[in-house]
Amino acid sequence: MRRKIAAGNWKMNGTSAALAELAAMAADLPKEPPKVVICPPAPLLFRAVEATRTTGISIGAQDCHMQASGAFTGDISAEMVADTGAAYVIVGHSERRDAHEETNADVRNKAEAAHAAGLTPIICIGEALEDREANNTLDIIGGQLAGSLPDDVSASNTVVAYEPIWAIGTGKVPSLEQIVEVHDYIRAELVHRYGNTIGNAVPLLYGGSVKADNAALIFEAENVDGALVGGASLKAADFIPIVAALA
Ligand code: G2H
Repeated sequence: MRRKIAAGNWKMNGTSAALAELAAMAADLPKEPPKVVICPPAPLLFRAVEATRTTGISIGAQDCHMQASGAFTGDISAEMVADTGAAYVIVGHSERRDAHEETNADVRNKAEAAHAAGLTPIICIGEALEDREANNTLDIIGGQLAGSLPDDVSASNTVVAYEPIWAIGTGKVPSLEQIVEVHDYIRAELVHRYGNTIGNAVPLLYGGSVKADNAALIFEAENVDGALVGGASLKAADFIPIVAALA
């Protein structure tokens, strides 16, 4: 049985007032919840860890630097993220790949830095609309997997999130067939590279406009082990039904 994970990516949303949502989420978790991970903005990490300490909710960062320390103004290292008590870190989100020109090699280096710090990276991959329209989706995904994933991936130290860029924050969701095709392909590539035991055990999340009203359908796909949720993770009232659909 693979781990089921409902992860929330708050992106650049939320000040200390948003910590109340974590308490509301904890209060409304279903009886046997999947793993729940919330990734707030970096200034909230310490307080988010404190606020969720006894709740079963884990906290993650949205990015980390690939170096352990140094003259990188404004960046945070994986060790600093781990020092807050956070357990996860998103790396390679398309908004970072795009706005910060992060390459597959950068993402791989960040994932390796996360592993070295004892964090679980949630490694994001996904095709642009023009890739899909040109029928290049699987080639792009294959290249991102090969380039962004470290060699030391294990069942417990890494999560992969497939987020088609054209579905992010747009309200457009791929058909179930499209999600199944890509997730099955990712699973096969993981098995090919890491072998049956590890390849079949790494959790695969779908991300991109996941909401309460489409989550259950998306979770029907055999190789979808959960979701990376943006907008609908900001409020407990929107996020908990998604968590419940996975429970
Ligand atoms: C994709 C997702 C969260 P949203 O970026 O990673 O955001 O659910 O708002 O599309």
